[in-house]
Amino acid sequence: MFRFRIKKLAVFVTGLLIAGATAMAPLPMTNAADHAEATLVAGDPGADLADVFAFLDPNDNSKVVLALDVEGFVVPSELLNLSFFAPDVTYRLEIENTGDAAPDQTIDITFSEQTSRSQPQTATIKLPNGRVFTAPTTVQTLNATPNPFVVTTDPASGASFFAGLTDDPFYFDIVGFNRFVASVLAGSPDPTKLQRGRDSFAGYNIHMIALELPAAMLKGPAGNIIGVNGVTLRDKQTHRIEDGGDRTNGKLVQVDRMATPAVNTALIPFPRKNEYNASTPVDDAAGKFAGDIVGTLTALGTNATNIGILANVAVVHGDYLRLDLSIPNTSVGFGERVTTPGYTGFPNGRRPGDDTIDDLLYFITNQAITNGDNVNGNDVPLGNTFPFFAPPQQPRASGVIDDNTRN
Ligand SMILES: [Ca+2]
Ligand SMILES: [Ca+2]
Ligand SMILES: [Ca+2]
Ligand SMILES: [Ca+2]
Repeated sequence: MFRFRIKKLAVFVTGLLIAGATAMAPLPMTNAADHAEATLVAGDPGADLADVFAFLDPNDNSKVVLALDVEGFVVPSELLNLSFFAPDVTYRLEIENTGDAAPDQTIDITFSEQTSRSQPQTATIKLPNGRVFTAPTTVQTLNATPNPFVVTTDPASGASFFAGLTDDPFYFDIVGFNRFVASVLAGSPDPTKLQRGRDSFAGYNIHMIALELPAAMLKGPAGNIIGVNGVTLRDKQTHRIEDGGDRTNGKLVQVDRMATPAVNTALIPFPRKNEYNASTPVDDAAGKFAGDIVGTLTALGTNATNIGILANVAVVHGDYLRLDLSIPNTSVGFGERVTTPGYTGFPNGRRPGDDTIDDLLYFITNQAITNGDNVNGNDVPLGNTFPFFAPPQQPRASGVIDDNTRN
């Protein structure tokens, strides 16, 4: 897929490089795929997208799994207090299926107020075909064994839904990556900084929302290629009320967006990160952030060919996860990356187990670093059936020394 796209990009990238030459900006430090990447969302965890996933169900390739997660780093001892989804946030999956940058379908998910620690919230799911159905969230427990995932299947649409805490599927050495980037910017690249091999996300949970849909529901004029973008929105106004409640009104405004991992986090300069979250893939395709992205990559020493590859993923037709529904998928990913023979994962959609950080390091370093951050998979096994994520990390028994965390 990459080689095919490189040729198409030559002219476009030349333009980007010219733009980038005048847009050199201080390189941002990376926090995560998208956790707390900008100041506004860092203070709004319920609306702070961390990761978005799009892949074919490995057990039935006629179905697509779409997932987004928010508010990570939930420690097992906080499973009850931090188990709810913000009732005043609209969680949206935008689907692009005509081949341009403008979304063509939306899937909206909202949640009722949390009324108790032991009762589920009710999610309302609005599908692209107009079908609306409701489903309970999965309630958490402080027991050693997690409650089983509650999956609701809507017979009328064939859609399945899950929302609840899961193990955070993202794996990445934040510290190693940042130390390596610092060495590059200091003029003496030091790949040994990537040898810590410590997964900053191991041992922590995250708020996961997952849907499984018939692939046919999402197809459009672009045939087997769909784009997926995660968005959170809030009412424009929130009024605090003296009795402790609040009241919201006004049109919905976008709080965060996330598709390709690490674009805003790693490639957009700090002063423009809030603006990036408020912008759209149409803005991306119009070149709103192209100079910033090229400037950052140029500062890292990435050459035109590899800038072209990365730009095609996140700029040319907007920042979407593009999934080819005709490419068979047989797993949720087990640490594979673009250098793995037969690889079919990210940036073809994104499976939970794909080593996205290694993919990005590979292209940023002009395909020189093939071992990435030396964190090669999730700390616990992913699931075999929908929603395919691992159960939440539970409080450990007395005497258990290793809680999986790798700070
Ligand atoms: Ca975010
Ligand atoms: Ca479109
Ligand atoms: Ca994990
Ligand atoms: Ca890795």
